[in-house]
Amino acid sequence: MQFTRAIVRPPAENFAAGITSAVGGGEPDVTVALEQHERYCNTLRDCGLQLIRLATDSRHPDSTFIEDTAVLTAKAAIVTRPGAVSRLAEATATLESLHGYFDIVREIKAPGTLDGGDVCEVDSDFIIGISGRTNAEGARQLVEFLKDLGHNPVVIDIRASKGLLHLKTGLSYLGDGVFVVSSGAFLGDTLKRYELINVSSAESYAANCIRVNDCIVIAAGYPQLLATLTARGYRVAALPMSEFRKMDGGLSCLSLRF
Ligand code: CIR
Repeated sequence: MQFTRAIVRPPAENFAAGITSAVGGGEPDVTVALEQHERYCNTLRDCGLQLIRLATDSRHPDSTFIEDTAVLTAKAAIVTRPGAVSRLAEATATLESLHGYFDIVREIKAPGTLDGGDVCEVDSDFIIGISGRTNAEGARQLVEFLKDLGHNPVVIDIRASKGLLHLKTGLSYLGDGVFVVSSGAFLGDTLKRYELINVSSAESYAANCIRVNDCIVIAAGYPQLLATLTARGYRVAALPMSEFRKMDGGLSCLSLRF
């Protein structure tokens, strides 16, 4: 899918107060996080995107992970209902920013919960993960919306995949029938029709990467995946993500691309 725009929200000064499993190693440095975010924004621009840059929001320290607040398709925006209570109101803020860009806007309603990180678009179809954040009702509502829009959604339960906060923590779709998948993602037969690039357990964080038009953006510091993608002829940009990793966030979480 060709993207022309992305919505981003830089980290607020209290970014370190967000939710973390603390496996990424210590408290993030907000100044470094802002530099890394700026570099991320510049890379999206280099890939041809116009950025819609929202104001920082210190009421919601996780609000830089804006992907979790909406699912954007070619025709519609579905505003989510994030599964972490501290993040619920982030979706309302995203809803306001979407006006004027989408004719069709839908919202996940209680008792459904859904994080955008659990939704992977695969050409015009979707994989939805039931996780610690996305419940069965949230997935059901999204399936209905997507079917109405002519898509073909599939739901899988990833709760047995320890270490996967979200579906896209462990997999990314690169287009052309190719996925990047972490060894910790237990997906059964879901991806059997596709070609898989498996990342080693040492590089599992790198499984969250994004294709932005003709470029694959990956986290810096994962030489095996970088070498594999480069050898396959992809244009790759590798970005430092250390401070977002400390808060369990990856590359996909930092923008809503459409
Ligand atoms: C959270 O726990 O909600 C944030 N600290 C990280 C969210 C990362 N989002 C994503 O993977 N889509």
